[in-house]
Amino acid sequence: MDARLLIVSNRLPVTVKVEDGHPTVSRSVGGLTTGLQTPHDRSGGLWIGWPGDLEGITPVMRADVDRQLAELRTVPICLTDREVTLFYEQISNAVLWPICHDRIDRLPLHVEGWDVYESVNARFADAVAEHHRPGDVVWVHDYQLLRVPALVRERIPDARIGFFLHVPFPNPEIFFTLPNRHWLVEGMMGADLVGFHTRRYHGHFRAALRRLFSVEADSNGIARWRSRRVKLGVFPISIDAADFASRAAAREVGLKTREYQTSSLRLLVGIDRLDYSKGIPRRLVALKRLFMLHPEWREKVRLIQVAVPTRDRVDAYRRFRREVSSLVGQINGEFATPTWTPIQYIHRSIPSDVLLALYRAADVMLVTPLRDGMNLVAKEFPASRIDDDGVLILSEFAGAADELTDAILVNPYDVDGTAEAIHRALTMEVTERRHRMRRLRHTVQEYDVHRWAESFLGELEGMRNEE
Ligand code: GDG
Repeated sequence: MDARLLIVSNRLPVTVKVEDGHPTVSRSVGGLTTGLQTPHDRSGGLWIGWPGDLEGITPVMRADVDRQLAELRTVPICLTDREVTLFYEQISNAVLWPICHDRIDRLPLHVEGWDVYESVNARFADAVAEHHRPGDVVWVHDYQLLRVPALVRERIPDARIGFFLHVPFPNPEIFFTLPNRHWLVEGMMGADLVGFHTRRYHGHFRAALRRLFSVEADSNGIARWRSRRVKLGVFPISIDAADFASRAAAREVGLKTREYQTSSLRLLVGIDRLDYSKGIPRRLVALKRLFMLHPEWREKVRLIQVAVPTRDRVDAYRRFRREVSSLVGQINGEFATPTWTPIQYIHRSIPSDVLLALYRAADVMLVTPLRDGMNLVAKEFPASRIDDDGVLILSEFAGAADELTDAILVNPYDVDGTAEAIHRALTMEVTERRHRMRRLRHTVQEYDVHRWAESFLGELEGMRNEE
């Protein structure tokens, strides 16, 4: 693909730090960055987004930061404190996030900030318009920027625009609780191509479009929208599986893996942002139920749960953090012995070699979100299992469940069922474990994040040719 790519996402893939009085801007790794870095580099395009909080950056340092950002071909959109509060914490994380994850019970009683959501989205669109050259392709990402495609379309009517939603598009009944649902869908429909992780989210969006606007997409996913054609497609995101496999094979990771494995304890591992969508409390209760239903596992199993702090300034998250800590305390208090603690709870981010060693050391990986757009941990785990061993327990409500059918699939709301699934995983014969793991590995190797990006951009490019 020859066109220059303008990527637009809420966060830029950079970390800005001050070291010895000098600001440094480095590329952050992982997730979305991995998949988009190749097309970003190859097309010589730009990445437009928020560089994060620039607290500690003096006006003198700012010129240096801007120069380094420009060298990485990124365009910063700086947000004021008020914008961070209303656009990011309030509307994006306290309203849209729970709606997309079916959690209307987590909504604040009174919502304000939609005007700021619109004005920040307009600033992103202004930056696109400022840098756009004829022939460029614009790729907008995620729920923080739902209005950007339409706002770019207003500024550049013939722009080539793709939009990808990283979170689920909820059932219309839930989406319709948003008073401005028409306006949000109109925002997304400013794109030429709108992508979702799964057929289910795609179906929900099509149903919303039909019910709100009486617009029906045809069997190819193409909808007629105000004298344009908009394609709705399914593009399940993935990971750089080869990179995970090669980093997992590093000697230091191997040494750490052996450190975490003990001959007397089987290891269960959970790795999540501390988000209420990830199903951590029910997972902990499932462990407790395992000890009650199958007491033979007491003192024989340990769960290492990494819960990375996230969105601490949103009320629902602060309450949730206390809820999880207290549950860990209760279960440990009830079952621990002088020589054994059932749950080792790590409430901070861990370095990537520790992450890889935990993937390698796990007898059973627990990925049990109540709802998750995709869930990359579920794909990183098999990619890292160069020994073809280990069992993945995966929620049927993670987007990843559509592809990773060789996992043990569970309904995370069925706590006793999850406890039984853990028992089954711990007692699974090695031949079955290996058979399933090989197939899981094959799935994530076949369709990696590079293919994801290529297929989305290829589809967008193809639409140009069809005109
Ligand atoms: C959103 C959607 C969708 C986690 N803890 C540590 C750490 N991680 C890394 C994992 C993984 C990433 O963070 C988490 O990705 P997920 O996909 O699980 O979840 P979200 O952050 O909620 O992402 C999700 C995704 O977008 C992509 O479209 O799959 O459904 O919610 O890569 O490895 N990495 C390190 N230390 C940690 O402590 N180094």
